[in-house]
Amino acid sequence: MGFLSTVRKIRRQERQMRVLFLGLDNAGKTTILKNISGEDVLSVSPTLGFNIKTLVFDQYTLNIWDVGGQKTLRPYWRNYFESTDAVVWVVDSVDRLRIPDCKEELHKLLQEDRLAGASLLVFANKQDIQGSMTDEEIKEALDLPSIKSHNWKIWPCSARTGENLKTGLDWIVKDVARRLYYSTTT
Ligand SMILES: Nc1nc2c(ncn2[C@@H]2O[C@H](COP(=O)(O)OP(=O)(O)O)[C@@H](O)[C@H]2O)c(=O)[nH]1
Ligand SMILES: [Mg+2]
Repeated sequence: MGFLSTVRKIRRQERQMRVLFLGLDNAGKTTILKNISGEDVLSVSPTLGFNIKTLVFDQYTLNIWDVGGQKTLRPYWRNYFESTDAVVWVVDSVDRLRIPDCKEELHKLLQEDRLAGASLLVFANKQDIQGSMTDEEIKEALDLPSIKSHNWKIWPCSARTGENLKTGLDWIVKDVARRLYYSTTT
């Protein structure tokens, strides 16, 4: 058995999932992770490099990689792609100006071979702010319906209030679980 398939087998036995949090800088990735882990959401500073968090969710252990989204850091995203089960793409629903940039980066990302098969959760974050774009608007602006290569879903959410964070994660964990744990016996 090759190294990678051994790693996959161990992860399956331990019910582990590897989740990548990506999106433009300032979208709220780190704040969402803080909220989910019960930390203070008001003490977030920009992510230089990455944070790794291990969260037990449902009966699964999620190894979450929160990677900095600044333009200069985006070329390094590819270093984190290997054996990713799920991508959580976080969108700042207030940042209308950068929505085209956000769309371009997302579609570029989904072309990566190493992300083939990964489930995609889009979080339309910052819904607590007046005048934010709705999830419907973001779905259109990011052209999500054109995505056929990945199972995807969009949820409106707020890292401040916690709205829908658990619901969204629940969807992606179930989607990955169906693929990794229930559908095959290999
Ligand atoms: N009002 C509001 N502010 C948020 C929300 N999520 C993040 N922020 C703020 O947006 C800024 C960027 O958040 P951060 O988590 O560092 O974004 P990251 O670069 O994607 O990790 C911070 O000032 C956060 O406090 C949210 O849901 N609502
Ligand atoms: Mg961050």
